[in-house]
Amino acid sequence: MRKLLYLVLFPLLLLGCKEKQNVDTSYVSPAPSFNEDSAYQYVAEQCAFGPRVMNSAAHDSCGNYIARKFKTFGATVYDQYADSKLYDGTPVKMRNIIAAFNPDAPARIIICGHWDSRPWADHDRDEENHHTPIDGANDGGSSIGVMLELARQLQKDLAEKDDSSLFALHPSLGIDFICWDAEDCGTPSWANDGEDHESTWCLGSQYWSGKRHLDGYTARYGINLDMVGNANTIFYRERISMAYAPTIVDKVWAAANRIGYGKYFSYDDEGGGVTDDHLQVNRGGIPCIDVIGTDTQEGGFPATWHTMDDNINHIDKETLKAVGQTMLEVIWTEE
Ligand code: AHN
Ligand code: ZN
Repeated sequence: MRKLLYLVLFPLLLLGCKEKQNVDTSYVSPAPSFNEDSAYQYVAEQCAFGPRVMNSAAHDSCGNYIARKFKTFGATVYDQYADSKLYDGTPVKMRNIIAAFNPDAPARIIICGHWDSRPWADHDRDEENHHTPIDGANDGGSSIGVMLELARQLQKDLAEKDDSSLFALHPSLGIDFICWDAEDCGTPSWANDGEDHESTWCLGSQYWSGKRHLDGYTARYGINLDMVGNANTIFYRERISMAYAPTIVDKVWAAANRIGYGKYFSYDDEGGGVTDDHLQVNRGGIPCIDVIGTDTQEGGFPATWHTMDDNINHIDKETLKAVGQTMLEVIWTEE
C-alpha cells in the first residue's frame, strides 16, 4: 500500500517542481561548465594589487596581470594606450586591453567590462571615506574575473582539438574580451556642481569607440558586464540596451532562462537606463547591451556600490556562476 502511494505521489511531486521552475529540464546545453571558484580566484587576485585607480602602481601591475593571464589562455592580446583627462583636468594614462580568440574569424562577439576601480568611496555611509579609493571587487573586478574564466574555458576547448570543439564547429566565429580602462573616474559626488558630467565616465570606451584597436574592426554585437559578483543581485533589461540592441537582450535573457538562471535574469520591467561602457560601443555603431547588477533588496545599484564594502568579502560565487554560465551558453549556441 505504501509502495503504491509513493508510485502515485512521486510523479506528482516531479510535475510540481517542474511547473514552479518553468525550465525545460530536457534541454541539454552544448556549453562546458563555468567554474565559479576559478572566477572568484581571478577577482581576488585583482583585489590583491590594491585599488586599480588611474595613474597608480597597482593599476599598472594589475593591467600586466590581466594581459598575461589572457595570453596564457591562448588569446592574441592587443593593448590600446591613450591619454585622457579627469573631470578636473588631471592627465591619465589609459590602457584598454583586448584579448582575441580566433582572431582572423569574421563573425565576432565582444564580451567587455571595465578593469579600473573607483578612486573615491563617495557613496560610503561614512563621509570620512569619501576620498578613499575602493577595492572594486564587484565594480570592476567581477567582470574581469568572469571574462578570464571564460577565456580559460575557450583555451580548454581549443586544447581538446577535436571536431566537437567550438571553433572547429564554428570556424567563422571569434570572441574578443575587451577590458576598458578609466570607466569609474567620473566626477565624484563631492565635486559635482549639478552640471551634466556624463562625459567624465567611461573614458576608455569613449576612446575606443572613436578609434578601434584594429583598423576596420567590427563585431556582430557586444555584451558588457558590470557589477556581476555580489549576493542579492538581479539583472533587469536595461533601457539603453533595449533601445539599441533589443534582440541581443532577448538572446541573453533567453539563454539564461533556458539553463535555469531566470531568478537572476528577470523579465520584470524596471525601466532604468545606465550610462555605462555599452553606450559608447553603441555610439560607435556596434549593438551592445549591459548586464548590470541591481540590488534585490533596495533596487538601484548593489549595496556596496562606491563604498568601502566593495571588497572580496562581498563576492558571491553563485552570481559569478549565473553570469558566466549564461555567457558560455550564448557563445556555444551562436548561429
Ligand atoms: C554613472 O554613475 C554615471 N554611471 C554608472 C556606471 C558605473 C559606475 N558602473 C559602475 N560604476
Ligand atoms: Zn563604479
